[in-house]
Amino acid sequence: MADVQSRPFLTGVIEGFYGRPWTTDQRRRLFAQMQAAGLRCYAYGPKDDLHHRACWREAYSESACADLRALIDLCHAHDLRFLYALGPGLDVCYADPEDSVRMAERYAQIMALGADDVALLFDDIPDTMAQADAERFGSFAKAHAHVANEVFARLTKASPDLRFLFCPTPYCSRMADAALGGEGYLRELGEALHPEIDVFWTGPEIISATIDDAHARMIGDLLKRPPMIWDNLQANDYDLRRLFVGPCQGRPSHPEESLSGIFINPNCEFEANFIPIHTLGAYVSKGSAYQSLDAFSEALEAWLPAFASTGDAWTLDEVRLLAEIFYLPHEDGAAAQQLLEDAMVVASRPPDAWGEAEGRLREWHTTVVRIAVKLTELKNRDLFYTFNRQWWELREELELLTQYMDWRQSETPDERFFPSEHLLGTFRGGVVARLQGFLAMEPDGSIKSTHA
Ligand code: GDL
Repeated sequence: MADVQSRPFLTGVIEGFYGRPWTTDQRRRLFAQMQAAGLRCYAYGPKDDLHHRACWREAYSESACADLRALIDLCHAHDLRFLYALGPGLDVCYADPEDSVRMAERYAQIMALGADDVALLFDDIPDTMAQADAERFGSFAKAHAHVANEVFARLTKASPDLRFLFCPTPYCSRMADAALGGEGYLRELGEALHPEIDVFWTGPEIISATIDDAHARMIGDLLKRPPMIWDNLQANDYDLRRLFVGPCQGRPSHPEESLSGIFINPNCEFEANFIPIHTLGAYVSKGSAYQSLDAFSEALEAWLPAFASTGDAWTLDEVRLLAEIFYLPHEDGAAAQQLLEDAMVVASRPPDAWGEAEGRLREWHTTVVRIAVKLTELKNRDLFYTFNRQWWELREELELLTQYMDWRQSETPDERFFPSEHLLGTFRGGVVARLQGFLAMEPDGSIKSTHA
């Protein structure tokens, strides 16, 4: 195994999601937030940047180069390394030496602009090999190791200090267990890949609730190097109705012993990422002393000034509420847990058994309406647009819930409740919403057969 201690532990943010890449202004703000959080490296790899993936062979134009150079300079001005990632896997021919040369050329173009490090990504690509590749290499793992080693050798000749990261086709245990990329891919890759190449890993799942020390060590043994975590905990490109504003949590308690670094690949909406970035910084600086709830509270305080308003000032509690509604994929924030419990009580019991849930829900309604107005008054419009859609939906549901409570409590309730504003066709509509109604998911994640 390569010497873990000899190279700096890499920490940072990878812009590695599907969807609209961040703007220069957002990246400028990102760099400032990363620097304040003590992170070290920004990785550029937006899936839908044509040059990154779909048209990876095409060099950048002169004007695009000027923009990239300015971005790299900005990154350096914030004391961050700039890592450029290329994802050629959709149509690369591993056996074609020309393609290795093209890859090296693409990296060289960016290195000439000042980039420090590079990554070669083979995530989310076709799982069948072209005939020429199958004949030459026999396995994906060998093909991948071959091109990575070749490009690594070319680039390190000119830049011996460069850090080279690689993303395998099976990048989590679930994929490896399903033999994505071929049986034994990871072991074969670990053996064949140059020991100085770092390997990305997202944990047991693509979106891992937990990645513990034992898991990291087990993968490290398999890959013959400690994994570089690509953390999708707060990524939301797979379900854009959600936002994940919760803290870094459930990661190895001794990161520097079992990992070579950690990058978060967070929400597509840049403004939703303040807490993920801030708490990642706390996690890497505190190690085993890190407490996610404390880090969350500290991050909220640091975030509050971003809510500068043209109207009434935001309170810390209001920002907390917002963040607790949009928390983490496998866990609701404290406020959301209470809200859901109360809503369940009201929906499943008669009014005389609602207890305190009713009062809390009515208060929720008022608060959510108030925050909806306060969102419109934010000076940072990007922050407003980030949360407005989802908050609007929440407000609609609470309006309905309040009207439902009124109806249940009226002395002679009609037999059926017909909401006056939430109407069939315009409320909760759309093809996807209707499709979602067909196959209900059970609490254990299973889907029952729907016919008798
Ligand atoms: C993925 C993709 C990533 C995407 C994320 C969340 C990796 C290595 N690749 O599979 O681009 O943003 O899931 O949807 O995670």
